[in-house]
Amino acid sequence: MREMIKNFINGKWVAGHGGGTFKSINPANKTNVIGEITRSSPKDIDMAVSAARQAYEAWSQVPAPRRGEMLFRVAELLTKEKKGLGQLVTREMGKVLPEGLGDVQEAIDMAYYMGSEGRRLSGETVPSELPNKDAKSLRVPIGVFALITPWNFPIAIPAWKLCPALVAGNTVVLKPSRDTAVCATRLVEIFAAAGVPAGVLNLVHGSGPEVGEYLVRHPGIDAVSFTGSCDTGEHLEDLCGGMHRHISAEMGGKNAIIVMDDAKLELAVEGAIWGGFGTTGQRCTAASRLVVHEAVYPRFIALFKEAASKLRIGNGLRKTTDMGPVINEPQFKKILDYIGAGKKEGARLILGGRPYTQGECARGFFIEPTIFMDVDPEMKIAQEEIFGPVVCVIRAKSLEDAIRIVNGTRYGLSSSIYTQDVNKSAIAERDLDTGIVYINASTIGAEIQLPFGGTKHTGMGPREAGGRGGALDAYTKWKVIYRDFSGRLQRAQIDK
Ligand code: UN1
Repeated sequence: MREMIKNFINGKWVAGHGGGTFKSINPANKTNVIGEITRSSPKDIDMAVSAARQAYEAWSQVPAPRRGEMLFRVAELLTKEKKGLGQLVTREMGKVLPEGLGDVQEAIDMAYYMGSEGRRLSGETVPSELPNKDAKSLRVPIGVFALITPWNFPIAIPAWKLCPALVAGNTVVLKPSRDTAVCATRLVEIFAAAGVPAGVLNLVHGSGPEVGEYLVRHPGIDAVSFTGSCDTGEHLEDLCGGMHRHISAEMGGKNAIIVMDDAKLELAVEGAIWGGFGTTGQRCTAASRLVVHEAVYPRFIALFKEAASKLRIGNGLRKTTDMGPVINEPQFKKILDYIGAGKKEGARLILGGRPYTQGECARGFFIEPTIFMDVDPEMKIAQEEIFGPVVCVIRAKSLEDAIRIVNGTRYGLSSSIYTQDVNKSAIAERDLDTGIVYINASTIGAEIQLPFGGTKHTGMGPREAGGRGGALDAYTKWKVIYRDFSGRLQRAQIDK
C-alpha cells in the first residue's frame, strides 16, 4: 500500500478527520496515481489555526535575520532536491520537465531573496517637526495567514507566499490545490527540515468547499493570500470584506502580445509560441491573445501556425515533448467547451481544436495546440480566461487600436509589444493597463524580485513577489513610532 500523504499540524504529520483519502493523479496518464491524500474536515483547520496562533507569539519575536537564515536553508535544500522535485512537478502537474525544474528554481530564487529580507525589512526614519523628538515606521507581522495556492505552479506559488510570510514573522496555514497536494507536501517537508518551528507552518489538504472556505472565514485567521480562479477569488474577497480581513488575491488574466508592422516577426512568433503554449497555456500570464497589425497579419499567421503545428505533444518527462497535458478532466472539458464556443461565435479555427489521443496520450488530458484567427475582441474566447492551449489572433489597424483591444477586457495582468520603434514601445509601456508589460518578450516569465500582479479583476490587495510594493506589503503592516525625549508636552501642528 502506498503511504498516505498527511496534513502537517503543529510540527507533526497527521491524518485528517474527513475520512479516507483522495487521489492525485498524473494528468499525462490517468492510471498513474501520484499520491493518496488524507481528507480533512473543519476540525483539522481548527487544529492548524490554533497551532499557528500559539506559535505566533514566539515566532514573531525571533529576530528577522534568524528567520531569514532559515529561508537560506530552504533554498539550499531545494537546490539539492531540485531534480527530483522538478520531476515530481512534471508527474503531478504535467508541465514539461524544463518547466518543472523552472518551477522549483522560482522557489529557490524566492527563498534566497526573502531570506535576505531578514536583514532588511526596512521602514523609514524621518525628521520630526518638533525638537527632541524622533519618528520612524516599522514593518511588523500581521499574524496568522491562510494561504490558498493553485496547481499551475505547485512549488513556486506556495513558496511565493511562504517565504515572505515567514520572514516577516507571521505563522501560516497552507491549503494547496488538491491536484498538486504531493508537491505541496514535499515543499513543506523541506521547510520542516530547514528548521521551521512546530506550529509556524501548517498544511491542511482538501478542497475549497471542504476546508478552504472554512479556513478563510476562521476567526483565528488575520489575513488571507489567495491565487486561483476569478470566481473563487471574488467570492473570498466578498467574505473577507464582510469580516474586515486583509486579503491579497491574484486571479485571472487575458494577456496579449501586440505584434507591430515593424516587429521582428520570427522573434514575435517564438514569443507567441512560448507564451501561448508554454505550460500548455496554463499560466495566469499566458499569451492567449495575439493582437497583430494588419500589415503583417497574413505573414505572421502563416509563421505562427507553422510553428505551432510542429509542437510535439506528450508526457512532459520525455525530452522530445514540447507541450504536456492539461491538469484534469474538468479543465479538459472546459477548454473544449471554449473551443466550441469560439467556433459558434464565428472565429476561424485554423489549427487544432480537438483532444489529442495518439498512442499513450489517450490515457491523459491532452488537447491540440489550437489557434483561432479573425477573432473579434468582444467574443467570449477573447474575453474570458481559457487556461489551456488556445490562442486567439485579433487584427489591429494601428498601435492605438491594438492598445485599446489589449486593454478591453476585465483583466490586466500581463501584456507585451514586439516593435523595433522606440517611440511605439514607449507609448505601449505608458498606455497598456496591465501590472506587467514586456517589450520584445513574451507575456510570461516574470522574475521574483519585482511585484507580480495586475489591474482590474486580475487582483486585489498588495502584489505577490518583489519586496517593497509587493510581497512585503502583503505580509507586514506598518507601525509608526514617535518618541518624544524633550521631557515636556510638545504639540504637533501647534507649537513652533
Ligand atoms: C502564474 O501563472 O500564476 O511570470 C504565475 C510567469 C511566472 C509565474 C506565473 N514566473 O509566467
